[in-house]
Amino acid sequence: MNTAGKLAAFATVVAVAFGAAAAVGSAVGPIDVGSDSATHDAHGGSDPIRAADHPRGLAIAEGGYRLTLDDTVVPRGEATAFGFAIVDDDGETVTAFDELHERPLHLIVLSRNMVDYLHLHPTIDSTGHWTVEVPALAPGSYRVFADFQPADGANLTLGADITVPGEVVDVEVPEASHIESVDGYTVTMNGTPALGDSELSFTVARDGQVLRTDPYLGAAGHLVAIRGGDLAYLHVHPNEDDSSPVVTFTAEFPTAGMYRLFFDFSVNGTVRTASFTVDIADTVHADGAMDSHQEGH
Ligand SMILES: [Cu+2]
Repeated sequence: MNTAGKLAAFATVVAVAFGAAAAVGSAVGPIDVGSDSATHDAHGGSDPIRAADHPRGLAIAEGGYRLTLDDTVVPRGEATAFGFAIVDDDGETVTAFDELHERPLHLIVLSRNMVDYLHLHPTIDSTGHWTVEVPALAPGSYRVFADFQPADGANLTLGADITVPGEVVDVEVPEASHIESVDGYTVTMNGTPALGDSELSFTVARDGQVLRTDPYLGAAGHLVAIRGGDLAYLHVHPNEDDSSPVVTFTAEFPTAGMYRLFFDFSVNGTVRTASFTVDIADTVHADGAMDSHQEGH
């Protein structure tokens, strides 16, 4: 386990919030952690929406801000200019954002089957309208996550669904694994994901040689964790500086079940994503015994 002192300030907030939620969740089963006022009190904030009080990406509006999409249907089989805006409670389009991991807004597009993942950085015009080119998508339903921080506001992740018309081909989520390959790179996830606070590290290798990745978004890699079933979004962050060839994150898994982890890394200026399926066991008792099924590793 890692100590709070090793974490960045943001990660500490995440740890506190999800740590509290996970402790309650494991005691009484699934709950609506979003309405659990104790998690707000846990870090002393009076702001109704703090950075990571609850799983994010489940609502199109919260904390006084709303995600508005130009279109909720995206044509199949061709790259498309995708447009949207963030609107506040007064109906005003937000034009000023604070940078978060070197960008004013991160847009994640994830297929409902949790297989196809895009991490994009849209550009904003003077009116507050954002656009980004989305590559050709296969038919199906997708969740769009906008991760941003209005100037002097709290970090929010709003979610909305879009559809790409056409016949949907069933794609199975890959089996849980600690090793994945992408474009000839072998990415290994070390550590055992478990309820609550889990330290996970990643190494990238090519031809058996572990590589030092390029700095990307202010770190040596970027990790997004999404929960199966509702696509709740857990934005996790590296623990260490960008000089290490081993990228270590603290991920907080608020509940048991399946998650997908998307590890973005950059080598020679090209960003790639390694995707992992993770199964979190139901309960860990005080004596350390597992209550139910657990992956055999
Ligand atoms: Cu980003």
